[in-house]
Parts: sequence; C-alpha cells; structure tokens
Amino acid sequence: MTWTTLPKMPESGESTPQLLNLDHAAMQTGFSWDAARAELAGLPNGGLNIAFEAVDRWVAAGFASRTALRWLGKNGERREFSYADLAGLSNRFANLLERLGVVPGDRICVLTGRIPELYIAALGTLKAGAVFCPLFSAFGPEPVRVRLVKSQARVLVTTTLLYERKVRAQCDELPDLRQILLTDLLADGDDATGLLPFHEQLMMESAERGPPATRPEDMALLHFTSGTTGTPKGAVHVHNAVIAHRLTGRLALDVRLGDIYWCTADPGWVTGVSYGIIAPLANGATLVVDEAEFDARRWYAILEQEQVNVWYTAPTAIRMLMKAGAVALQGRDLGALRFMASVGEPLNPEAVIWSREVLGQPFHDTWWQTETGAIMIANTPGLAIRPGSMGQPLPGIEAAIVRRRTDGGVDILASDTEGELALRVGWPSLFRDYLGDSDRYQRCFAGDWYLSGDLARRDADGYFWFVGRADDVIKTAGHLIGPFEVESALLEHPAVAEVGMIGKPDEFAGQIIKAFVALKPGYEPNDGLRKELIGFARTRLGPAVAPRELEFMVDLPKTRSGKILRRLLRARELDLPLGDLSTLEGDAAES
Ligand code: 6R9
Repeated sequence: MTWTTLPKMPESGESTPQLLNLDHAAMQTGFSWDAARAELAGLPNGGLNIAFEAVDRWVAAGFASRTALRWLGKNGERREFSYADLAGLSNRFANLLERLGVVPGDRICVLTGRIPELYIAALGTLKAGAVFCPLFSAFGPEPVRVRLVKSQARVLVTTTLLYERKVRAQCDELPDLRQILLTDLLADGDDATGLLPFHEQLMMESAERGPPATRPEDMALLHFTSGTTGTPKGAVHVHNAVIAHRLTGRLALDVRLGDIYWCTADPGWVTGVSYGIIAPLANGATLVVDEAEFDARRWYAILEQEQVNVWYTAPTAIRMLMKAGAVALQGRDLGALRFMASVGEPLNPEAVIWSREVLGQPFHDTWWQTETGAIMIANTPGLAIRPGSMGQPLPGIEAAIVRRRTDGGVDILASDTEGELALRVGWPSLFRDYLGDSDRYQRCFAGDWYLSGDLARRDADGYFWFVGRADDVIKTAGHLIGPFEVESALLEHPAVAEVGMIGKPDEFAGQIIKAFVALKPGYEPNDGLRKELIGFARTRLGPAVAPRELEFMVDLPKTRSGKILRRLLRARELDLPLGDLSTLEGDAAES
C-alpha cells in the first residue's frame, strides 16, 4: 500500500465550526465546563469519542482535504495525511480490531517510534471503543513486559525489530496478548504466533465505518506512570478528557484552526498523546511529527521549513538548543512562530530570558501530570511571564498549596508558603483510576482535593512556583522514572545486595539517574563491575531508564526497619549539611 493512493473522502463545502468566545479574561469570570463541552461535535444520544472529535468532525465540517499529519521521516522522507486520510485509515484500523475479536475496553498497546502507524492505531483504537496504551520505544524489555502484563494488552502494534528485542522472549507471560501487528512485515502473517502484517491487514478493511459507540465516561487512554514504590501505575483516562484537551490546547498553547503545530514529545509519554495528537487535532491544526531524535540544526530547519506556528517542547531540549548556540540558528527565519511553550520539568529563568533574546519570544512554562490529563497551570498568552514560574491555574482549575492533616483532610496554606500542590477535582481529564489499583488511586485524594505529589508555592499574585517532588520519583530529560523499576532491575544481578537510586542534578537533562550499590560478599567493587552493572541495567531497562552513574558503597543508609534512605544518599551526593537532614530522616520519614 502507498499512503497516497488512499481513497479520498467526499468534500462538502467548507464552513467554519462554531467556536465559543473563550477569551481569556472572559473565561476567568464566566467559565463553565459545560460551555467547553458544548463546543464539541458530540455523537448521537450523548455519546463522545476522542478520535471523532480529533478527526471526523473536521471532515464533516468540510476540512477533509486539509493536512492533519505531516510526517518527517528520519531519512528525509515526507508524508502528508489529510483529515480524510486519517479518518479513513483510523476507520480501517477500528474495523480491523473488530475482525480480530477486540471488544470495547480491551487494551491496545503501541510500541513504535514516531511513525504514522502509531497515530492511525491510536485513533482507530479509540474509534473501536478500545483503550490506547502507548509504550515508549526506548524502554528495554523489562519496562515493556511490566506494562504489557499490567495493561493486559490484547493487541500490540510494533516493528519487527522492537518485537524481536523487547517482546518475543516474554510472550509466554502475556496470555491476553492475541495478535501482534508488525508495521514493517510485508509477507503473510503467522496465525500460530499471532504475528500479522499491519498494512496488509489494514487494507483488507473498509475505510468506512459508522459513528463510534463510546460514552463520555468510557475508558479511552491508559498511561503508565511511576511512583516511589511498586510497579508503574496505569492511569486511566476517559473520552470526556477531550473537553480539556481541546480547551487547553487553545487557552494554554494558543492553537488555532489551520495552525501548523509541533509537539516534540514522544507519544510514549502523556504529553505526546494529549498534546502530540489529541489537543492539536481537536483544534483543527496540522501536526508536524518528526521521527528523528533531537538535533538543534534539524529542529530550527523544521521550524522554518514547515512554517510552524505553535511549538510545544521540553526544558531539556531548550537547554540543548542553548548549548548549540546561535550558530545553529543562523540563516533561519522563524517568522511563522507565534507561540512557544514548555512542559515536563522546571523551566529555568535563563531559558526564558535566552529564548526572548535569541528566538525573539519567550517560552511559556506549563505544568500538569499524567494524572491530570491536561495542562492545569500555565503562562497563557495573555499573562505576563515571571521567569521561573509555572504560571497561573487555567480557567476551570482551582489550585492551592496544602499540607496534609493526619485526619485525612488538608489545610490550605497562605501565599509564599511551601507545601503540596493540590487541585480541586471537577475537570474532565482527571484520571479515573489506576488500573487494578483503586486503593492507590484513593490515596491521591483528600476530600475533594487531588494531591499532586509536587511541592510548590504560590505568590501573592497567584503565580505558582515549582519547588520539587514530595517523593523519590525523578525526571530525567523530561521522563518520569520511579526508583522501584531501576532498583529491581539491578537487584537481579548476582553481585548486587542493595541498591538505592537518586536523581543527580545535570546541566542538560535536569537530573540523571545515579545508583548506589552495596555488593554481596565475594564481589569486589571495581571499574569493570561498575561498567558491567550499568550495561546490565541498560540491556534490561533501556537507555532512557538506566542509571548513568553508579557508585559502590559498603552499606546503604537505612531506617531501622531496613528501608533504604534515598534522601540520605541524595544529601551525601549533593553535600548537604547533615543538620538539614536530622528532621527528614529516621523512621518518621518512612510513612
Ligand atoms: C506532563 C508531564 C509529571 C511531573 C510533575 C512535576 C514535573 C511537569 C513541570 C514539572 C516543573 C513544570 N513537571 N511540568 N516540573 N515545572 N512546568 O510531564 O507528566 O510525566 O506525569 O510528569 O513532571 O514533577 O509532577 P508526567
């Protein structure tokens, strides 16, 4: 199949869909989520479907031939998919899932790089009423296995290489996984192993399909995220989330109908789905998707050549652009760029100042989490930026700095006081559960407040300032990594007795993972073993998750009950005075 020979959907006359006047100032006073919901096309009998809002509504509104997805391959290929192409291809994928026996609620995992098949599978999965669960392609076999098992994946879309390297050896542990669609398999599939050629299967299906049958509260997306303890948690999102995706895309990122929009986040993480697929399409924009990894010159070339209007990226990438210097930008005209925003880690004030000076406009920091589903706090287009601040809560979002009380409630703290960032529940993209772990879900709430696990403060003018995480989870190059996965992988090595992981500050990645290891008797700490352990972790976990540094210790600091005190490891690494630790450490810090 070639992408360009796809049947075209009939065009009706173009008409601009009705947009509410969601002017920022008006929204602060007169906002209601019902008004935001009323902007959506919706489905008969109160139905709602994210993929329909992202794609089919635009075809129906007469924008069938507009480009929805412009894909830039790492080897210079370029493919355009109109809204009609995406509608037809996602219909085919939904039809295919049904033929394979997938029923609503089944989980469909996708483990690929940023290739068009990922976007088609995501949208088609949603249309079929199944649940889209992206897996980051740089994960090693162990994180992939854990997520396939926990999601009870029914179908997997991947490439032959990723299948061979990360899935094949563990198929026995995946009883729910019935079919694996390989995007690059051209020959006949193999029914016995469940390996099927994605394209051949897709083209056997019709590009036509009736409207989706999903309800607003049906499960739509499953995003794995990490906590301090235990295996990753699967945050469940429902179709209603698209209300927030669409609204925040416009309010926080200024995405407008017909914009060229580029989100550099990988869809293996929540940003790459909420704002790399759904929000821009639900606002009628053209997605630019670059398959290649970061490269400063390439990025500036894309911004210029694709005439990008809105750009959403991450502090790590911005710091790399700063490092590459103005020379990488030389000769590039970024005149089409109207709005630039960032997410995932603290955006340091220098990055805002640099972007003003070198790119001619500032990056706008935004804050949110896998659990919140959409942007909660932002430097919106109309708001004066305070460099270093995450901005202010969006309309419809009530944020506060709180302290948990022992009776399960929270005290709301005064301005300029450090505490936990909390959000009052009631916005549509809030996660609905941790799959199979409702107790853990319940623990995220105190009354009607969702507790984020981030420490922050609010100034007297209502701007929020990030302070740090309240737990031991770290962000490295924008990726959220929990200590449990890293430490468990290292503990499987025969030489390792104890291990503790911390985030060590890094000029570019924000933090890098550093592991402290105590060896079993009979093993000598030396450079060879250090390299072996890092290599062991890389093979299992993948380069994005494995520790970059590893240090041997005779003993790891522990509480009396034997729990490793990562805070002490961090203090030791960062040379914090011990006096600062006395209140933090000890058994009390365990709870
Ligand atoms: C969207 C996403 C969430 C955690 C969050 C916080 C950190 C996100 C930030 C930020 C400082 C910002 N974080 N945005 N820290 N400033 N603007 O990243 O989701 O992967 O779940 O991570 O990322 O610690 O709690 P997720």
